[in-house]
Amino acid sequence: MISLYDHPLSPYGQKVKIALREKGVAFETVSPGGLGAGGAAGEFVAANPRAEVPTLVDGELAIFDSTVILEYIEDAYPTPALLPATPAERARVRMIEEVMDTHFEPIAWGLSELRWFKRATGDEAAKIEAAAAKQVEGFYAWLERQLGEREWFNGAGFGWGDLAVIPFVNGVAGQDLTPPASSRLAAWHARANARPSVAETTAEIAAMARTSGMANVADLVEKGLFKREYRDHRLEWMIKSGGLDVVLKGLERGNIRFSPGFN
Ligand SMILES: N[C@@H](CCC(=O)N[C@@H](CS)C(=O)NCC(=O)O)C(=O)O
Repeated sequence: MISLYDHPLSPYGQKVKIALREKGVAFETVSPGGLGAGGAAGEFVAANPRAEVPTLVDGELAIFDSTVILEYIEDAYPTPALLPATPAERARVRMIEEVMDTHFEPIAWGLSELRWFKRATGDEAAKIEAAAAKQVEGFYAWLERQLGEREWFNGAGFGWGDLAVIPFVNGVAGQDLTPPASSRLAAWHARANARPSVAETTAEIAAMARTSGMANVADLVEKGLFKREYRDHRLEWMIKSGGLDVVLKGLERGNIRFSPGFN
């Protein structure tokens, strides 16, 4: 059976679980130790030197990066197809995925850096929060245009275009930045969350939140025991949104980190 190294909060992991559920492919999830704190080791790191979730293991195969994993799932389990049929529509959907993965994602991540991990407070936090709200407004307008008259981002039916968007919009909506009321995007948001594959995946977040101890995590950050990964687009986001001092303070205190080396 497929094993998926995962964390319920990871939007990238959610993409993969929604795809597997849409295709009816059985899988088990494994929660790697040390994730988020910079202490991952063992079989997980052997499978993914980047030490990130999601990482998929199918027999001898171990692969990482949600987009690579989605491609594998689509190739190995082609029915039902999750990508649209035509080259142009497939390209459109892949482009939306790229935007969500690398431009939209750090907004919810960055807000959690402020609100859960208390990286900034007062005026500094307010400045970053305002930048995030403005960015989300722009992305929602862009997404509204991408959706156009379609029922789903994928086209006539739910698919790759939708599972690539819903985890990220839910992440930002969970930080109180919901799609504008009465927009087509808001209607899509409700429709997508009602999809059983999505509902099952988001229910796992609530289940985890009930049992995990996120409450003292700001203390752990302060003590340098919890090192958050500021890889690529997240580092850029923090700096361009007004959080250069957050980065400098994190480097000084040793509670942020970058990608591990490969060996
Ligand atoms: N581009 C990767 C991003 C994966 C990623 O950033 N995963 C985060 C969780 S959302 C992670 O595992 N970070 C490791 C850590 O913080 O220790 C993908 O699409 O899978």
